[in-house]
Amino acid sequence: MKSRVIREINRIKKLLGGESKNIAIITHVNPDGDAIGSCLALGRILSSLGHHTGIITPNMYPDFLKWMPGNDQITIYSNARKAARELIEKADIIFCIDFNDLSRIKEINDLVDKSSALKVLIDHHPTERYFAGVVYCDINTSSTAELVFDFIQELGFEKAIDKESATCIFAGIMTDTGCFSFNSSIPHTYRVVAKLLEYGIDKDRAYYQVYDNFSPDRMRLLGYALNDKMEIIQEYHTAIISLTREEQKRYHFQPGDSEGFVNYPLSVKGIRFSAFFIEKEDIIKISFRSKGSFAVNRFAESHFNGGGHLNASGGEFKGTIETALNIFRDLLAQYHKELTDEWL
Ligand SMILES: [Mn+2]
Repeated sequence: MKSRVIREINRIKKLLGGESKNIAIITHVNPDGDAIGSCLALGRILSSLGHHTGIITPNMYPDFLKWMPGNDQITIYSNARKAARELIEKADIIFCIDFNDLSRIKEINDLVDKSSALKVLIDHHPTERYFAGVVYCDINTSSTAELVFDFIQELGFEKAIDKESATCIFAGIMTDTGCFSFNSSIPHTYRVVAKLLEYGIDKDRAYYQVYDNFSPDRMRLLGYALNDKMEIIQEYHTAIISLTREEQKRYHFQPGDSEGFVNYPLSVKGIRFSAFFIEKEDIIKISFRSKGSFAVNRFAESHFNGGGHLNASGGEFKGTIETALNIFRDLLAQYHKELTDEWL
């Protein structure tokens, strides 16, 4: 598989197969299901091999990700700076999970950069260069969680996987593919899922925990967003939803409450590009989704200081939400051809 970049794998195999090491496992800011699932699985597997492992996230993540086995052992940097710093400072090995640019770990960046620990990158995002010594990356893989499984298998540690770590890997694959609706057309993903099922994971429970775990306020906010705020621009097969701070307050907004909102307009017939704008304290956060070949990572990079995958990306804007929306609407004409080409 050409898209897979593997470097220095024997070096890490030797280290992990040898005497006990101090290992820090770090993932990106605003961790998603893939980030948390990958870290928890890797942490548990490495601990069972006799290593001392600590997992660090730059900040808090939504409640619907807190059910995964081992969740209470995650150190959240923004809540526990000292503990997180100690884990990084004493680490012999630092795993960087589900990101490839140190700016994605915000304030932890410096600590990781300064550390002389061996850095191991496991990720599936596109990049021009890899900062770590050991690399296990593939941009065509569904998720980092799937790569964690392959990595462990390739190292020969498959016996260290148990039901709990398999559950975390499954949660990562499930969330990063929108329950196998995108980024999931390669047969290998399903071979991995088949093996995970053999560990006895409860697939249905994993689904309920993530997708049927919302507060009444969040459901009402979704109703409001779809009913009152969704804008359909037929001409460009595009839909927009936006939420101001005032609107979020009205529905007692909690972190993670707008997770997945950007996906709903893609269910409207003919819509192939969806954008979701949410006003944060000092910035407008934007999510993009598409169906087919329209590259939302390039769109986010070019106009909204962001990036991501072909069909799922994000960006941000400094200024008012109205300005962001106007800029977005004005940009669509430039993409008229790509947005209206026959494809279904
Ligand atoms: Mn991911």
